[in-house]
Amino acid sequence: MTRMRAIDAAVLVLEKEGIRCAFGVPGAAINPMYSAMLQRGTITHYLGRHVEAAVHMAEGYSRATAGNIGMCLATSGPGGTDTVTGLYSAWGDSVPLLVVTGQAPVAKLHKEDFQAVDIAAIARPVAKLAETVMEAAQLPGAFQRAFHVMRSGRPGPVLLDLPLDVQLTEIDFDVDTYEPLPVSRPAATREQAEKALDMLVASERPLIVSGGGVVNADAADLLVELAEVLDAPVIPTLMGWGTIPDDHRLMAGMAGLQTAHRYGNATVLASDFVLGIGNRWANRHTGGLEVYRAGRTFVHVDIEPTQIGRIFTPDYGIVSDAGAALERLVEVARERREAGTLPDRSGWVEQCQERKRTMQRRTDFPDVPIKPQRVYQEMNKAFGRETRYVSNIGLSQIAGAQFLHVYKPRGWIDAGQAGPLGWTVSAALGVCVADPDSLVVGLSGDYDFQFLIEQLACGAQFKLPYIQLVVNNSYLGLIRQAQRTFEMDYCVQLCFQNVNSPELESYGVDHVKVAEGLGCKAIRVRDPEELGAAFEKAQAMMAEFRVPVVVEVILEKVTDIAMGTELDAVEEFEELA
Ligand SMILES: Cc1ncc(C[n+]2csc(CCOP(=O)(O)OP(=O)(O)O)c2C)c(N)n1
Ligand SMILES: [Mg+2]
Repeated sequence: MTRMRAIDAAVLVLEKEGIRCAFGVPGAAINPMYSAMLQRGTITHYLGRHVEAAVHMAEGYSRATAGNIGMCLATSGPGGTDTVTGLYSAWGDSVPLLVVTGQAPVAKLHKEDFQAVDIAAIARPVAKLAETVMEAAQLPGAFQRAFHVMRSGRPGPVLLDLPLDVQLTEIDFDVDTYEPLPVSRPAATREQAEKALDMLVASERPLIVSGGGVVNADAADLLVELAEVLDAPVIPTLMGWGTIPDDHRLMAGMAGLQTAHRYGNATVLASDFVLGIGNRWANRHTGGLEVYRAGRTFVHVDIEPTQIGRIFTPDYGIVSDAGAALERLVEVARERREAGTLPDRSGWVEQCQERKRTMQRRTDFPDVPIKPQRVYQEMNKAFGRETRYVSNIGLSQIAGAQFLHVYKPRGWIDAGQAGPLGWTVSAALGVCVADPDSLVVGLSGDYDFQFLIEQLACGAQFKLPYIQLVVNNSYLGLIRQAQRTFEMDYCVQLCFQNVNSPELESYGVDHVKVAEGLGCKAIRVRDPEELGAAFEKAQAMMAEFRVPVVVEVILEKVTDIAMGTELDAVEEFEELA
């Protein structure tokens, strides 16, 4: 046994659990942890320009690669409270994330000590586990349990709050014999897989809905294999986008009220059976349940028992890790194919493909100012199959999902449930840390970009090159469009005459100057014909300067994007292809 400060033991545990980097903002109450990291020299630290930015960076890091756990460090008081949005975002999207906060000494917790706030209580509704560790001897075990909790079942965030004296108290700890706790994940049985496939085989127009659980389980290959063996078209959810490549013959489109394809919705409405795997039946995917469910049989596979029946009662539910369920389903489906007992689905598949061929939206607009649809058309041309898009919320994200193409899991990284403005830049930087070799493209509206724009400096400081696209309509576009219902255009305009940049006319913030001021490179595009060259130039600048490169596209201010209230009532505002 070695005698050491409890926080030194905690850092040794972090190493054993695979933590190699941290995102954070130091402060007095968490300085012991920084001193422990400095002594070990094993954890690279990225200094956020806002704690919320640091926590979103950690989220981006978690989301980029299977098995990754992003860690965010913050001090007590406002440090902790600033992490809450990131905890919520990770919670909503089932992303593992470890937030470690400093805290006032144990004896001062009830004495209104400087920056002492009960962060564990604040975080609890948006964390799988949130606790203030009161005993130094429990600190290694608290971290050990945190990893166990983050990895087991439905992944999610954990917050550990560490009083100053708990961090500094000496304990005996033997790191050599430390072992991470075994992770538990439920697995579908053979009988469950048989029953689900019996139901699928009995239907005539089956679909598989592939959710983020398939990504979390790193099981996209198995998902595609199951679809191919059964000849069953796949509807990925927004979080499952990329689990089957967009150009795969069985990729039938996304369904939903906003981030959806016309052909995806039409195909769901034409189906009579849905096997949902690792999905939540999120309301922006289903729309009204009467329309979504009418005439269809549902099987739901989810790792978390209480998710079965949460939104509606499926005809059959299986509690299983998506990967484990897919293994069993593929096994049974293969046997049935070899035995010749699977029905021929070629007619149904052909109908789905026909919808995908014909139910497209127009993108080739030549207009100046640029129409957003054209931007995504040019992005599809410029960026290869390996590109990782990072996006968040707004018309920018919705149109991105309607028009971009994604070909691999984790090729579309999105705060799908929480959608906290300001997320994109930080999350994209976290993805760059996790995967420095892929092309990362952040997609933001101008408001999302402005929310935590200062985080660009972190990208410049730590040499994290990526392309940050800003589609600038000088509007809170999604909210402007939503205000149509109220016949108003109220408090949603970002435009003003910038006295320093009159050439912007009324587009307000000079994003190019701000980005350059923060140490990044930036290009402004006004003509759609110049988009392709701008994307090329941005990649050359990334290579040369090793910093984020902002590509700002000056858009038409008012462009409504297709959306609706029901799968069969999505309003189109622009020409169809
Ligand atoms: C923290 C936070 N506040 C408010 C919202 C509500 N909201 C969603 S989208 C949006 C406007 C986004 O504007 P922009 O980023 O410019 O994207 P656009 O819709 O114009 O493409 C707002 C205010 C939110 N998602 N997050
Ligand atoms: Mg905007």
